[in-house]
Formats: sequence, C-alpha cells, structure tokens
Amino acid sequence: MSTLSTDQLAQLEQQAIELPSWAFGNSGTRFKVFGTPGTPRDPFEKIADAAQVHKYTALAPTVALHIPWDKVDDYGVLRKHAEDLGVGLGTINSNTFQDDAYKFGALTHEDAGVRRKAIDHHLECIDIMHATGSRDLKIWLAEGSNYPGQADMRGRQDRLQESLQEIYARLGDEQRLVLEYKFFEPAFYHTDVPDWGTSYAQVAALGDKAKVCLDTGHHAPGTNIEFIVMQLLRLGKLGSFDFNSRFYADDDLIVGAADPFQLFRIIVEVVRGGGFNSPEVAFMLDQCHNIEDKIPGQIRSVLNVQEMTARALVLDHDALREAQLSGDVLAANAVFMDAFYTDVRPALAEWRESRGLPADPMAAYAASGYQQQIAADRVGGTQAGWGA
Ligand code: PSV
Ligand code: MN
Ligand code: MN
Repeated sequence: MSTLSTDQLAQLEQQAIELPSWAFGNSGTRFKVFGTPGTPRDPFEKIADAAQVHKYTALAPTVALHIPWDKVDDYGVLRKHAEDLGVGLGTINSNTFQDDAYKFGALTHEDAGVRRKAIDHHLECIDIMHATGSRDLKIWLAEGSNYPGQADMRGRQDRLQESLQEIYARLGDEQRLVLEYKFFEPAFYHTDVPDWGTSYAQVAALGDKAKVCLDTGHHAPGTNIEFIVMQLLRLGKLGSFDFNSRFYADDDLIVGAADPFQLFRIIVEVVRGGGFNSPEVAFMLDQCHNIEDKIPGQIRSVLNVQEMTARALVLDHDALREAQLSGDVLAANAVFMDAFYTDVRPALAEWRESRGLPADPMAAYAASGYQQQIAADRVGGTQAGWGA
C-alpha cells in the first residue's frame, strides 16, 4: 500500500512553487562571484532554464521577475516566450537597493524627491504586472540605519506608510502588494521593516490587497517561524513565502537543506491554517546557487518542498488532537514525529511515473544533455543582479 492516499496525492498534484529568475543568474558573496558555464545572458534564457525545472517536476509553473534586472522592451513578448515554454510569469519584485540615491532610504527617505523616485519605480512595476499578467508586487526594502541617533525611526515609519499608500492606490482589482520583512542587513542598527509585526501593521493599514511576505531566511536564530506562519494565516495576512535555508544569516541556500524539520513544521501550520493550495498564499523560492549548478539546484529545492509537504499531509490529525486533548505530551509529539519520519520518497517516485514524469527528476535532467548544451551555447552569462 502506498504511503500516500489518493486524496493526499490529489492535493500534492495542485502544488505550485514559483521560481525566482535570479536563481538562474550567477551569484555569490562580497568575496567572489563564481561564474557557471551556461548561465543565462538575458531574461529569456532565465525563463528557458526555469521551464526545465517545471518540465521534470510539474511543480514550478511560474517564474518571478526582478525589475530592473529582468527589464525588457516588450513584456508581452517575454510573457509569450514563457507561455510557449509551458510556464507563466509570476510575482514582480521591485528593487530600491542598488541606486546611489537610496543610500539613506527609498520609500522612507527624508527627501520627497527620493521618495518620489522610489514610488515611481513601484508604479512602473505595476504597469509591468499588467503586461505580464502578474498578480503580486513584492516589496523588500533595504532601508534602515547603522548607528543609534542616525535616523528618526518614527518619522520613517510614517513616511513608509504614506509611500505605500500611493503604491497601493495604483493596484488593479486583482493585484496585491506583499511586504517582506528582514531583521537586519544591509542596515545593521535598525531596519524599517524588520519583523512580521511591522510588516503586518504597515499592510493592515493599507487594506485587503496588502499582505505579508515571509522569507524563511529573514529571522534571528532560534525564531519559531511556524508560529509566525500560524499567526499570519489566522489574521488572513500571509500573502507569500520566500523559501530558502539559512545557517547563519540571509544565506539563501537550498530550502530544506539546513533544517528539513523546520520546513516540515512550517508546512504543517500552512496545512492546519488552510493555506495549502489556497490562492491566498503564494509559495516561492528565493535562493542563490553560488557553487552548485542552478537548474538542478532549483529541481532539488522544489522536490524538497514537495517531500516535506507530503510528510505534513500524512500527519494524523485525529490522533494528534486526541493526544493534545488528553494532555498526553509524549503521545502528541510521537504522532508529530511519526509523520516527519515517514519516508515518502518511494511513493512520490511511483506517483510521478504514473503521471508521465520521471521518477527521479534530478537524474532525468542530468541525463537530458541540457546542461552541456547551454554550457556550449551560452558564453558570458550574467550575474543575478547583485553587483551587476
Ligand atoms: C535580500 O534579503 C533579498 O534576499 C530579499 O529576500 C528579497 O526577497 C530578495 O533579496 C530579492 O530582492
Ligand atoms: Mn526574500
Ligand atoms: Mn533575503
């Protein structure tokens, strides 16, 4: 008998994980950016690579763009290119962190002229969303200060709200704004959107079309991220996930690599809170592949999410509830751990084959020759954007 029921497999079939275009570009640290043979030279090639991930997994039907890294003359043409390859364009990510004008802030800046420039960039992103058919505008802000006394933190919150209101007012009826938080970096003393509470307060003041984006790498060590997931779902404000792994800071490593148990715990709360396969919650990767090949890195990542989702789905909620109600701490924990330790890999491999997919997507991609082909065809791939 399969480890996974027909109903669980039907739920897994609906799973969609958006890929970031920047995962396919070269990236690195402030010490060195290592180039990878075959790296895409433009947004069209990034999308072609992303389509490979979907081809072998059926898990990644959309690709997120980052503006201006993925700027093109005609987004209709880019959209058609994606659709011809079997994928769609997803979230549009704004960028107010690579321009000299933003040294002391963008949406929070004291100078109205700088705020205008940053707001206009977001309005341009919304125009792009209309052309790409994207629903979500994702805003991550690199704003804050390095020294106590440097900035008027209160004034910056007020200006942030004002700027966001102008952006929010431009959204179409079907569009949303998701505000991502991050506890530090590049600012080291204070960050203007450091935590879910601040993001929640800012988006709650905007309206229903504004939600919080939770990036798994953006918390202090030891943070109970699944609690935040539970709370945001409870409040109806969890808009999206940026999945990745961290050991030390914002490491952007492969999701599920550092702590698969944490990923499992997060997905258990997503399922519990009705966020799984809900249009309200977008699942996205936000990763870099500094030393490994990028396409297999992304294949590994979506498979990790699928595997932990399958384990979360086999959790016996009735048994868990019974143990909780009877105050049987150890029994409750044992039910929880039983699900986590269930090896769903053979059942997933069999199920993939039954749907005409490769049982082992990593091996199928490696055998396809695509990696060798792009290495031969593409010369001079670009960086993901950082430092570009
Ligand atoms: C910077 O921390 C960051 O990694 C954020 O997580 C954004 O989502 C991403 O860059 C892309 O802008
Ligand atoms: Mn992120
Ligand atoms: Mn990050």
